[in-house]
Amino acid sequence: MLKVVHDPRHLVHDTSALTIHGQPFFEVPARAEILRTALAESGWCSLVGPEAHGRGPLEAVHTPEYLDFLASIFEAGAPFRHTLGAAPVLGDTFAPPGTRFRSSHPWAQLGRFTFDIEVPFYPGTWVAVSASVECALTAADLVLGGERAAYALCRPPGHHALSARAGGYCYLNNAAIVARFLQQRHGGMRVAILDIDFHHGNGTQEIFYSDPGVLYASLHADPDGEYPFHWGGADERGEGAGLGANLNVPLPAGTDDARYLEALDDTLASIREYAPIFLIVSAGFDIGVGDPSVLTGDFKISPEGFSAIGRRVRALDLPTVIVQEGGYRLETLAANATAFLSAFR
Ligand code: Q9C
Ligand code: ZN
Repeated sequence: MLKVVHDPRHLVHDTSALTIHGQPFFEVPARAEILRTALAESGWCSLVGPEAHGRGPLEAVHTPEYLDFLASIFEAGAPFRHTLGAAPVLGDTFAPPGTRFRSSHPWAQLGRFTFDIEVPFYPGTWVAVSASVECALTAADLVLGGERAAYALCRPPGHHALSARAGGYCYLNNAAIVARFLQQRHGGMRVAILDIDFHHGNGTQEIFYSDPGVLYASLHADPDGEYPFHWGGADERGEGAGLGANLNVPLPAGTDDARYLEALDDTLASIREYAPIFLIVSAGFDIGVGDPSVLTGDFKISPEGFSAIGRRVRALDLPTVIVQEGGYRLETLAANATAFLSAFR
């Protein structure tokens, strides 16, 4: 049985009626509900709820100011009362690097602590975001307790979140928080993060960019034509002591199973060589054919491709925490997720 950690509190981050630039917002509650239902019915998963871990593990990745912002922004005052919670608030006055003045105004905070407009804030957002990271940390507990793998059904996702800025549907970087948590429980041993989400995990990359103790390895759509645009090039290899511990594999629009698996094999070889004691998988199912979040050209990963990916990752034979990231094509989400996860049952 594969342990699946899930929390219904994600529902209070209710993005289902939101549109941005005239398009429906893809990161919706139905995603997690579809995944939970499919896994509950699979016959090889056991669903458990998360346990509280407090603010400590979050502070190992995010700044106290940013955590205070996330926890309080919707209560920050009159500017947001007009929405009555029906419409979210989104940043619009972003602080570019180098500004000196730190306005306390709620709109200024949104501009300072987010880097794009794809992170809506509702009254329930902090509750859902906290529940999401608790799922990830509880999956880490399960693996520390001897499970070979555990899956955190996180919503909202995390890999775009920087240490002090939200973006791309992400608020807390669940995978990064798990990496630090596992590392601290094991006296600073090496951990690897394999990111198979369609989008480059710019947040995770930046958090560990100069850290030799965490290998960040990502296969993703070439950022020349895809979100997050400003990160994800193959020449981004880490810096200082962390040089060599960041591995980006940008892939072209239209990447199919064969091409993906070839790139994955090379990446898994690098992870083996790094010899981590834990693996964290940032599992985005938006590499599946027809994903609607795609801008330039989707990847064509089939259910068979997802099971092959799962089997190859499982063959690393490492204690593995699987953290849910993206995946927005509701029609195929369950089939793709179960195909990938069944390798870890
Ligand atoms: N204006 C994750 O999969 N869409 N995030 C870009 C450009 C943002 C995806 C639209 C996609 C974010 C976790
Ligand atoms: Zn994604």
